[in-house]
Amino acid sequence: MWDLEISKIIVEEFTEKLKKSLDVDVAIVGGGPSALAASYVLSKNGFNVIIFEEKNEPGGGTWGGGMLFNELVVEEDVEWFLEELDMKYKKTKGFISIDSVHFASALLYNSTKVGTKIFNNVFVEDVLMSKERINGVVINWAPVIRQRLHVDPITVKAKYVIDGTGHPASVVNMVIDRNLSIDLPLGKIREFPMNAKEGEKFVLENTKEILPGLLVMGMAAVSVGGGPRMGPIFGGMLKSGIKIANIIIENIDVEV
Ligand code: 48H
Ligand code: FE2
Repeated sequence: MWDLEISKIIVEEFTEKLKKSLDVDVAIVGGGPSALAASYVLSKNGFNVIIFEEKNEPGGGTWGGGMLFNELVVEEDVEWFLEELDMKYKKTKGFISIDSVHFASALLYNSTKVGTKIFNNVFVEDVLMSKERINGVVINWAPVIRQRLHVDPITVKAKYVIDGTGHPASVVNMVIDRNLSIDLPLGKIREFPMNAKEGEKFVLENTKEILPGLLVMGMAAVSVGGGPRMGPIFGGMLKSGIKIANIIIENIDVEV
């Protein structure tokens, strides 16, 4: 009976996938462009990487381009990465312009192709911690959270957790809510008005490990560091993801 077999396949395969994802090298919270760049580099280097994305569609702020004009801009110094991901783009006025739907889908395709597992509709509601080190995340179905159902979550162990939640820096916020001190340059999470050039520099400088086991990248790094937003230019998001991947690659032998 086809109907029953289809159900069995889905349940068995998903369970298998989730079981393999309960103890990983890297758990990334949020499935935006920085997450997809980071996960691509990490997975390609043999790391076991998972992404939790609360929405049905991973990709974060990429799909809508600038003000729903579905084109976005990156700097020429990330051309090598677009090439590596086999993207189509146009060089214009000293920048690169790229169709935002193509950009999002190429990132998603390449990241998952090299082995990243993306769990969509999953919300990270807490972190797991021991001996002053963040060593995992606490997850629940996003619809459970949206419906405010009283359902307890489950945990996922990870050697490193990356906050890739964009503007709100949700994971760092959770950690602060737990009264753990994080050295925030401005004393609180805060973003400054638009300045594309400065913002693109700032995001890279502030991409780092901020507590043992917890790293920030992308717009979350800007909010945590207290810097300017940059609008619809996405090279910094890619470079931030690549930088965080390289930080982890250099440190993964850390005993947890
Ligand atoms: C699961 C979660 C949770 C949670 C949030 O915002 P993003 O696209 O992230 P980045 O940093 O890779 O890219 C930022 C870019 O899109 C952007 O906004 C830019 C460049 N703005 C400039 C400007 O001036 O505005 O993606 C974050 C993702 C989203 O898909 C959220 O749904 C998801 O994280 N998310 N997923 N559990 N607790 N919190
Ligand atoms: Fe944004």
